[in-house]
Amino acid sequence: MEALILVDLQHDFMPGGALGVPGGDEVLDVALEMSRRLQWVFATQDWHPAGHKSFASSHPGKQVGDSIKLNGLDQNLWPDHCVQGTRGAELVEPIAALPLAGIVRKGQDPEVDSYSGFFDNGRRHETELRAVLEERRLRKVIVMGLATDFCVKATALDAIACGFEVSLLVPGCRAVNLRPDDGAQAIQQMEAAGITLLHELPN
Ligand code: VGL
Ligand code: ZN
Repeated sequence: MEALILVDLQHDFMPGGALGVPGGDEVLDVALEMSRRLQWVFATQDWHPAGHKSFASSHPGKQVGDSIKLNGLDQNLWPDHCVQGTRGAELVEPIAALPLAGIVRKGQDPEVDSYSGFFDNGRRHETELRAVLEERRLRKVIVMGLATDFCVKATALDAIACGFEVSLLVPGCRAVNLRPDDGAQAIQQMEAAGITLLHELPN
């Protein structure tokens, strides 16, 4: 059986949000339609403490978009976003209203960012996502959401590395595009890793 993984469909990633992804709201209908077709729907939720080290505001003199070394890892600096307990961190209402099989929070460790729904960027800690999928014998996952070039890419690549059969629902993804072709490159990278690209909604 197949599971749908909805990546970071949160207010702060919607246009106008703290880390608004262009066209991010356009994927919501795709998410709702896909979730009607699949029995198992999981959502990831970026869930940072205030003062998270991925925030530019945590590094005096640094700006959003600067790159630093954080505990040995390259870290892009973001605006404050998805702070635990704030409205920006909530899943958008239509997604929160779905009968979700699980919500997987990530990014709680202030010292390390966590783009993937499976592991933090340093691969030091694992979330419960793999275990909950395996418990239910779900070996195939369809991944979609925000943002193509960060959390979607990391989640899909970790899923395939964990041995799942992975499809990317391309119309359900939008990119940050810090560089204009980051989203397109991320999709190529996912395809090269063995992820099946779905260019329309499967039946
Ligand atoms: C994300 C940057 C920082 C994402 C999360 O959901 O793609 N990007 N935190
Ligand atoms: Zn984040």
